[in-house]
Amino acid sequence: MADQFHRLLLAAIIFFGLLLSFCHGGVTSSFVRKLEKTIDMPLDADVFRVPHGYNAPQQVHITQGNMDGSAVIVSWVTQDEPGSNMVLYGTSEDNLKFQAKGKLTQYKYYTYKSGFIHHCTLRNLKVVGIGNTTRQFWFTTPPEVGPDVPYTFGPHSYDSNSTLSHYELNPIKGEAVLFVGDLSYADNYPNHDNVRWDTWGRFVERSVAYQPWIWTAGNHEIDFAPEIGETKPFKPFSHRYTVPYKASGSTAPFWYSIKRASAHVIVLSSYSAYGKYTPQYKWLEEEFPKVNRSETPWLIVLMHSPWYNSYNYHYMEGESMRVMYEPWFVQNKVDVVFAGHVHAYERSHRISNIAYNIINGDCMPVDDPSAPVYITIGDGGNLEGLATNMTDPQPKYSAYREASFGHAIFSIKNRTHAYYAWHRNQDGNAVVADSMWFYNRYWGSVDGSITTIS
Ligand SMILES: *[C@@H]1O[C@H](CO)[C@@H](O)[C@H](O)[C@H]1NC(C)=O
Ligand SMILES: *[C@@H]1O[C@H](CO)[C@@H](O)[C@H](O)[C@H]1NC(C)=O
Ligand SMILES: *[C@@H]1O[C@H](CO)[C@@H](O)[C@H](O)[C@H]1NC(C)=O
Ligand SMILES: *[C@@H]1O[C@H](CO)[C@@H](O)[C@H](O)[C@H]1NC(C)=O
Ligand SMILES: CC(=O)N[C@H]1CO[C@H](CO)[C@@H](O)[C@@H]1O
Ligand SMILES: [Fe+2]
Repeated sequence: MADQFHRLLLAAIIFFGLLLSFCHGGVTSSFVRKLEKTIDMPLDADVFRVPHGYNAPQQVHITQGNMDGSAVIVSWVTQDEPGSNMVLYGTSEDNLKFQAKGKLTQYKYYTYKSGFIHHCTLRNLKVVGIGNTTRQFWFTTPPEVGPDVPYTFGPHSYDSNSTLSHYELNPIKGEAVLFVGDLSYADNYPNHDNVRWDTWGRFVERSVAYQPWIWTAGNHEIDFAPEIGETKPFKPFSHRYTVPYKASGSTAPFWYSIKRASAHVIVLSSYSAYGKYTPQYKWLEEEFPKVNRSETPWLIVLMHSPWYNSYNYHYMEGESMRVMYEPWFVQNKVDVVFAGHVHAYERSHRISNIAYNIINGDCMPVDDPSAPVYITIGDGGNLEGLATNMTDPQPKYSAYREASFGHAIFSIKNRTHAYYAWHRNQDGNAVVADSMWFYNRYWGSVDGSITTIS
């Protein structure tokens, strides 16, 4: 049904291509969400509850542990004492015959002192039990990396309780979350009250303890606060969330890549230096040639600050990075870029803006079948509220935009096809508000590229 609708839409757009080049090309959704203030969840909210038992492990979260997904990093916090560093694991609850030893870290932030933060890398596993008071978690190891392995990602940003619940209840089950940054928003509280890092860790545990979330650093992860003597950027974030950056030859945990099933995922940092000669620049330059589209046909990039954003919030904040890196994205046929930051939803057409050279005046986005689709999914819901103020008219490159909270599913079917769907929180769990079939840029036919601008 959705497939048919999409084909119809495609045909219509091609037919009216000329007309569309004179008016603005996209849809600004007329959906008006009920105006209710986004309420901050109180410290005693049910979702922040500390688990029962002395020194019980809490804030359990997992992420990919190596390049190809055959290892997993399990992280957790113990509050009373360091406790056991061991993770017992095996293929069933009564067969936890393997164990791995983790590393312990702790940090101070102004007057806050963190609990004991554990990170432990496990290889080849299915069920996990932890520590003093034992809690058990389980997850499925990903399929081996390969070109036609179907896999479903749930691109997300900051999760309100409602967004997380909708994601969990979606009949199409995401197997891993691509998280585009801004986790706890602790920095919005007095002195960046780091207790909010703990409550956030407990809140999202119900999902992230069971499926890996791939982390991207957002501006709320910087926690730079010289007024209280906290001058080391990313301090709480980097103590709490570890990623396998060394596996991809990166020298810092803020930019790295992983392979999962049939996708190669590149994570970039909007808040680390990215100009020419910087570590991130050199890494990305060397990273693109390593992407093997025969092995991982789908090339996905995550970043926090969007390059294409037609809301009047964070307008053009991603521009300098776009100028640096966009030519590489087009040359290497990136399929899709997910960004966050703007608290609303927007999807672009396949466009690029790489012809400009200071003197030629060619500074407008143009249709480009080799370019990625840019999706802003900064709409998980947060206490800053929604971004509702959009540029008017809607720019031609913008295919769909709506000031609602929601979540998306990116479902890879095989090397040529992936189905993408975005859901707004106000609707039932299965209702799709915006969707698109992705035709792989490397393997897909050119027919899949949508022409709208010229
Ligand atoms: C959050 O959502 C869960 C699951 O839908 C529900 O059980 C819980 O009561 C909610 N808590 C808050 C504070 O909204
Ligand atoms: C790319 O992947 C394919 C399929 O796994 C493999 O046969 C080929 O050797 C790889 N190419 C390179 C350059 O590693
Ligand atoms: C929307 O943003 C524009 C540009 O920043 C500003 O001029 C305008 O006042 C804003 N409108 C509202 C309703 O906030
Ligand atoms: C790939 O998946 C699409 C969508 O499910 C399907 O139409 C197509 O036939 C598949 N291609 C192959 C080679 O199986
Ligand atoms: C209170 C308690 O039982 N603490 C124990 C937690 O586990 C460590 C090591 O496994 C013991 O040394 C503690 O006595
Ligand atoms: Fe942000």
